[in-house]
Amino acid sequence: MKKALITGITGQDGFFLSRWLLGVGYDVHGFIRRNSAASLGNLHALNQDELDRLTIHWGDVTDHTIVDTVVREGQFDEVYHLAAQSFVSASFTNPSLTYKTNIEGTLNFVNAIKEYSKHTRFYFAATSELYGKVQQTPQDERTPFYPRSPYGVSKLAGFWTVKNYREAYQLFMSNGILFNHESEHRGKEFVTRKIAQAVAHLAKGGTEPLLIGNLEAKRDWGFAGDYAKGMWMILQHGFADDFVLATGENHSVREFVTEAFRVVQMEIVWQGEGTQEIGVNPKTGNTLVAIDPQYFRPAEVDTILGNYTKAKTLLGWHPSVTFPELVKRMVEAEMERS
Ligand code: NAP
Ligand code: F7E
Repeated sequence: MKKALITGITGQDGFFLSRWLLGVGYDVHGFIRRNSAASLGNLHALNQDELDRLTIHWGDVTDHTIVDTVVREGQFDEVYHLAAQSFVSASFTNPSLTYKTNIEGTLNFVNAIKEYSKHTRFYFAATSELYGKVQQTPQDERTPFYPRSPYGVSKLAGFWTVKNYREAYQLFMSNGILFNHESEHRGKEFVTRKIAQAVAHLAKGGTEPLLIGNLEAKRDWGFAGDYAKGMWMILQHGFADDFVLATGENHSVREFVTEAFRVVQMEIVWQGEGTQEIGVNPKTGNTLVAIDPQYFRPAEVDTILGNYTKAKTLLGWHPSVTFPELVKRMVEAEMERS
């Protein structure tokens, strides 16, 4: 039985990856930082049998002493390093924490593997945020990087750290350059989940409008379950490499909002311009959406679009959920929750 460690297992991707690895028969271990509630985050969505089969190690990725111990004692076949300060907005207000968690945390794991567990295959959660101010469209593994946030810069350092350890020490270390992927387990501050929650609230008679930032930003949004499987496929490949996972299609935040209201059979019409723009229910005249400048970013990634040909050709990976299906899934989950 293969043995895998997942850092960031309490997050969105940690949930889908642990479910996938348990499903294909792995002995799954999770690395979790302590909080006062000893919360397991998204792992609560696993069933009891899945939870019973998990082994938890408590620790923070910035503490190299516990990272060394867990890696040395665990002798894992695979380590999936997903733990990060992953919210781009928060990286502007907390750049130091973002660098420490995302760069030092990654260095701690690759170095522990180099010192104590050379056979371990390592996956790093890189990101389309590396492309930031895009230098060519669509973006693939050869596109130059231009990060636009402390988060993007920190992940660029992680990306190169992994590549450098791979080349310098002949270790199996791969980067997954994943474009945005979403689900009903997405953190509540990310725009897709925020929209889905607000639309469910309004559909059930709520009156609080959705307060949002840049409606024009475009993202290549896929379903997180597909991407978790892709992470595993990256580590099953014959040699370590870097892979883009994306859908090859992008949509604006505005399109996501419109599509989300369509799921609950509500129409939205747009009035006004700039920060005065609002989205209105044409039947009632009620405001459904308003702009709140607090959600604008000091530097924005305006548009992003991935080319996943390499992953399709070499790994046989492809996304299975379309944009309307993803929006429907997320809004319906919120309708059930609220
Ligand atoms: P997420 O939901 O924000 O999960 C982040 C995880 O990291 C959580 O489990 C969190 O634990 C953990 N963590 C944060 N700081 C830690 C620390 N100091 N020590 C130990 N654990 C720590 O993120 P996600 O959406 O699942 O994404 C997974 C990874 O993929 C992240 O590295 C992210 O940057 C990257 N990524 C995500 C996307 C996407 O669209 N989702 C795209 C590209 C790359 P707590 O529960 O304690 O907060
Ligand atoms: O923003 C705009 C915002 O925070 C998407 C992370 O998983 O994917 C994620 O990063 C877009 C941006 O995700 C609001 O300005 C408008 O243009 O959902 P987001 P993100 O920044 O793309 C990448 C690939 C990662 O690696 C990251 O870890 O939506 N936007 N209004 C808003 N965004 C938020 N959060 N909230 C708003 O009200």
